[in-house]
Amino acid sequence: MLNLQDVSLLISAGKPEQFPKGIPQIAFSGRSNVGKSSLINTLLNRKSLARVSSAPGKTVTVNFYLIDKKLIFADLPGYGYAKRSYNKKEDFSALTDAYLSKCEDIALILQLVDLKVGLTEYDRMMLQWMNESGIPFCIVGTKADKLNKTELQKAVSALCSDSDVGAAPVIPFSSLKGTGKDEVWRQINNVINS
Ligand SMILES: Nc1nc2c(ncn2[C@@H]2O[C@H](COP(=O)(O)OP(=O)(O)O)[C@@H](O)[C@H]2O)c(=O)[nH]1
Ligand SMILES: [Mg+2]
Repeated sequence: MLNLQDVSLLISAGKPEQFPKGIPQIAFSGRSNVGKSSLINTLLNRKSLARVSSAPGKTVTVNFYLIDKKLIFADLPGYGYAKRSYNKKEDFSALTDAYLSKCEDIALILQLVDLKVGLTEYDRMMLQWMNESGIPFCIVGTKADKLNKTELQKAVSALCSDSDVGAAPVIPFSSLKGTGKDEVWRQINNVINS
């Protein structure tokens, strides 16, 4: 069992040289505003450890949270924010690429997808990369509380039957209601205990 009282921001890394090594990492990926910070806060029972921003995508960093000195959550820069300048977009790709291609400690990638929006072009690029990398990944469908039961079923089955998703687990999640929190932790525990 991880001690969730012992959690801190290890480093907000703007350069690959700053990425931590030697501890298993769970990477959180998704477009700006998809609910990444909210997922991290919910998993760690915190209100505002990871900043929940209304003006997304200002600085390009990977934020590393150290949990009980045994596990790291890596919050990747959000992508696809329309107002981000061209240069910043490049920074985003370079830093994310460096992390995904060089970090040897990634145990699992959580790919967040807004259930109301579905897969974007960039989500698909990420999924194709993950499929090729062989790193285990899960889809976390965010903001489940915004959909009614029928819409939710439809959104989840569209993801489950998508060829870019393949056999990856799809977990509906709501930070507002706590839906899916236990299932996300189950997936994380699966990879770190195996
Ligand atoms: N209704 C609802 N809103 C959410 C949920 N998760 C996040 N949000 C909202 O979506 C916005 C972006 O959330 P944030 O966690 O900062 O997304 P990030 O940019 O991916 O880190 C904020 O206004 C959040 O309050 C959720 O599960 N349900
Ligand atoms: Mg965020």
